[in-house]
Amino acid sequence: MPIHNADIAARFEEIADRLEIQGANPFRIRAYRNAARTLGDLPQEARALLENGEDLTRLPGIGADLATKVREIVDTGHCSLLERLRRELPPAVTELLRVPGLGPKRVKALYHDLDVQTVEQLYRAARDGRIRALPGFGEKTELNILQAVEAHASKTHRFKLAVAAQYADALTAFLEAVPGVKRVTVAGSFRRMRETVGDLDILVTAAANSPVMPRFTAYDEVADVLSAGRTRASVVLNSGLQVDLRVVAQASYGAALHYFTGSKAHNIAIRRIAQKIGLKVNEYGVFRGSERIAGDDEASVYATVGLPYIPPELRENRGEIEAARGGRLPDLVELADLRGDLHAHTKATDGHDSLRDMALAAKAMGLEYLAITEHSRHLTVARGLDPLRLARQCDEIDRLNPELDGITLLKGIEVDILEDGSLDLPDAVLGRLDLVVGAVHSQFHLSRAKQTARILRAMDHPHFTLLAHPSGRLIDRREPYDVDMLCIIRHAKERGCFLELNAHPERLDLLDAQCQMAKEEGVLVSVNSDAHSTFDFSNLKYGVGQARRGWLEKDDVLNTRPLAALQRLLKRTM
Ligand code: DGT
Ligand code: CA
Ligand code: CA
Repeated sequence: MPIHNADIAARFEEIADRLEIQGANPFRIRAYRNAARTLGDLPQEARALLENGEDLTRLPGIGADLATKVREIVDTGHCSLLERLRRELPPAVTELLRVPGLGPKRVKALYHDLDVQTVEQLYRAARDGRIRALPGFGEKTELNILQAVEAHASKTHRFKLAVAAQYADALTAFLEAVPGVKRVTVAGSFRRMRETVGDLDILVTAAANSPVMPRFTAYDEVADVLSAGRTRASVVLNSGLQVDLRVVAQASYGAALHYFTGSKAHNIAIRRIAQKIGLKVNEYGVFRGSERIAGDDEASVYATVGLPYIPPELRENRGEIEAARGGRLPDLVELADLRGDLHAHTKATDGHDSLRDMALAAKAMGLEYLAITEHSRHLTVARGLDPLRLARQCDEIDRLNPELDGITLLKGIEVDILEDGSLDLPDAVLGRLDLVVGAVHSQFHLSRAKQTARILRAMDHPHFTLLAHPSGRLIDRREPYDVDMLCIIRHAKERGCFLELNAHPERLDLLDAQCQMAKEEGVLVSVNSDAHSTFDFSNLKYGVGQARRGWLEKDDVLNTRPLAALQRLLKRTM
């Protein structure tokens, strides 16, 4: 069974959870969590890296011991440490940790004192009033648990786009190799580049005698076959990701692709327009009466309702149909439009590679400039730079640039915005840099008024150029902090600064609607990798996907500018 990075990451997370319930050493727990993060974010499969003989200890947070465990999992599909831990505590106990308000200590007490092993048992224990009697719990906690379990049950799990892509890419390659298969396309929210996807919707065209259906349900990552017919099947993979497959006729490929790309709201709006002019649109084609008049490709579906082709990222029924009708569809930015990247780290702080290696990797992505923006001293966990270390890095960049061919390193910093809106390094230091990326890394829970004022004040600073990951949310892990984004965007406009769209798959921040807001206010957005290793530049494609969902065109994106034009824009005039 091929092991994907997300599978390894999930095992490491479970190890960390179990160690935590057992009360193990916090450093050991954190090491597994960090490794899970690294692997989860890694664009290349660890399996492929090992096959190429690469040394995994090169990766951030992976030491010799963890590298051995990765190899064990890749080679055998098992992790002996995890299996031992599973014997020590029942398998489902870690699920209890996902219930908000339940930490390892409480989970341990619930298990030992009440024999609660599953969320269902937890619910019953709370409902029956058995939890309040436990030391340290009480009636209020019991009620909170009851409510949390109810809320927990209503939330269905979604996969981050980059994680879903690991499964989608492997499955696509597998299906393409099945005899008789012509085309394989992943439609649905995946094709619309949503930040998370609920399931994968795959369309296949194939010769009549192709064994694609039986091969699909026999794919070795399939855990469960939910349904299997002649033209459609649904399975659940070992990872828990559901995959719906449809085999469609070549002639209705366009109509099927349109239908299964969605969104549902977009489809319904298109169908309504069709109905008004006496047409019927479904997954087989566009029909006038019983006559089929379109559906070979998507453009033909749009043409019959009098519209130009609408790119998938816009299909959310958020004004794209009106824009299409009025000839106002944006000409969306593409990955190839990016000329540079304004946010990256090296091993001077929490990155993993040298200046030179980062520069060469950026160049290999087709970029012509790369800003090095290490953390500043306030962020001690990342060994942030003080003025002296920053000055040394600047000297090093000055020495390196003449040796680099086809790529220029820019001198920057990702400076912490402190609670009062001041910056973590003095003016004189920041003034020497090509750009200053400001970021909120602490005090996420300030009031809306205070948080907004903090960021506005930071932008008032004469050297401030770019606001990093402006909403602060981490997908599935942290809500955005409470700020008035429109106010921030307008202030950026006034001050001549910019906003980042951080392309890290866990961030994708600016959010899509906020990109639209920035565009309307005339504030340029920089799609940045926030690379911590040479691998991370490949995340730019997810950032561009998010920018496209936010209606951004090439000219709306700061780092599509050639270097000279960029440098003019970075000079603050206000
Ligand atoms: P997801 O999976 O929750 O991330 O979101 P989608 O958009 O991939 O939704 P999914 O997988 O339920 O369905 C795939 C596409 O199929 C959806 O985007 C549009 C189409 N579709 C599904 N149900 C309906 C429906 O009831 N009416 C119409 N017009 N289209 C539908
Ligand atoms: Ca889907
Ligand atoms: Ca589906």
